[in-house]
Amino acid sequence: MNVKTFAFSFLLSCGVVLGTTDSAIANGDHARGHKDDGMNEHAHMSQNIGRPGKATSHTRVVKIDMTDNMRFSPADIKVKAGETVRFVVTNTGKIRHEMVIGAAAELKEHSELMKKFPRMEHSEPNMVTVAPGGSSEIVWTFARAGRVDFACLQPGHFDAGMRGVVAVNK
Ligand SMILES: [Cu+2]
Repeated sequence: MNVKTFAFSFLLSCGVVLGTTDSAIANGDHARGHKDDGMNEHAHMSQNIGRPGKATSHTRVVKIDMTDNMRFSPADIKVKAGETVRFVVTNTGKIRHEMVIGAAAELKEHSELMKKFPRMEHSEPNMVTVAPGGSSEIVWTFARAGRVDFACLQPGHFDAGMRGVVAVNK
């Protein structure tokens, strides 16, 4: 895969195009879908990771610490299908960390891309990059029962084990 293709697939899977089909992309449907909160569910192949939530409608607050030990704390989170969670993500380390919600295979793919382009900055509703000592938030709706992954995609952090799982129960 050349860099251009790789970058495009990164954009596609990164949440800009949310669960749209090829035909939807072709007719520009994704722009409309992106504005419509209810419609932009992340399909992500076989793994449904949910969609951005509204801050005003969260049902739960989950505080997550990111440390230079390359760990999220907690790294195992249980929610119910349909719940909207407000993640308050704090970086207690001395280096930059991030939390990216996604499908396992795609997070791994993104982490490889970050090794090639370590300065790449990206900002999507499913992620926050947090400076040392800082704190930020993701509001996310876990639409369907199943497994949703999250990881830090700073170069090398994924491989070092900076990953977590949200178990979405019925
Ligand atoms: Cu990290």
